[in-house]
Amino acid sequence: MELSQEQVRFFQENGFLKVENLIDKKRSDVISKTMLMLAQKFGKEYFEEISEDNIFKNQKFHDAIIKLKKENSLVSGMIYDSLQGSIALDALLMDEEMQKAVSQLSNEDIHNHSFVNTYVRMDVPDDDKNRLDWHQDFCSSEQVVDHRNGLVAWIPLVDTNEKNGTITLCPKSHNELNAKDMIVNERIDANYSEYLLLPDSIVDKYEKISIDAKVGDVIFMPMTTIHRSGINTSNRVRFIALGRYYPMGAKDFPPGKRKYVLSKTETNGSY
Ligand SMILES: O=C(O)CCC(=O)C(=O)O
Repeated sequence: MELSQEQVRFFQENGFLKVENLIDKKRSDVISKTMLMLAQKFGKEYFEEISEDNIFKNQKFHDAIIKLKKENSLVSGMIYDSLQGSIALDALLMDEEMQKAVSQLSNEDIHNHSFVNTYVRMDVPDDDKNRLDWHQDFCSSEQVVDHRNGLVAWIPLVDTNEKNGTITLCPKSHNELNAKDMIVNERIDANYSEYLLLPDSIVDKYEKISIDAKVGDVIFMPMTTIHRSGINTSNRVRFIALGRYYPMGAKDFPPGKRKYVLSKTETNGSY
């Protein structure tokens, strides 16, 4: 699928674009199968009776993940961390349609892009430990610079809406080049995410919208668009994938290797 000129213009002007039905649903099925394999390997007793079919639609699977996260953060961290290095996630992010869209929106050959912090999120109901407040994305806390060249693909693995905490963002905020005012949050410990906090004085200037999305849709935005996680008030886990694509030819590209395996302390109960 080629994006229309109107879609590209919308993205450039508004700092986001939802593309409906961009990816074949089989990509999220593959991730669900990998996730179940890891869940049954590391958390056998929680997932024994769950069949492979459509786990993202299976309430029993959601209940088991919620229970596991409550009772055993070490095992849920093992599932979560292992999934991040899976071919299943890369296959989704490298889907041909994704490559075309990323290339068109960034006006850059896909082969000149790198991945930065790609992952699957598993947001259980009423969790505020991992929910991200208003922020812009960035590559490295050691080198906080203007990352407007980077592109984020927010990909629902289950249908998302306000109830299960779909993404909320500020249209037209992508030109807010406030690196100087941003504060890298202090990690309370290795289990907490690192991100750039934004002062209310900046966030308050913008309209905020929550975007409902269905499996197969993708929401694209520049890394500088101000956004946050919604609040999951449903009784299910909100599974989403995040791809961050960064053009290596950009002036502010921070050179470095992709990190596949987290250190022992980081995996110790992480997420
Ligand atoms: O939870 C979400 O929907 C957003 C996640 C996010 O903004 C991030 O990882 O940078």
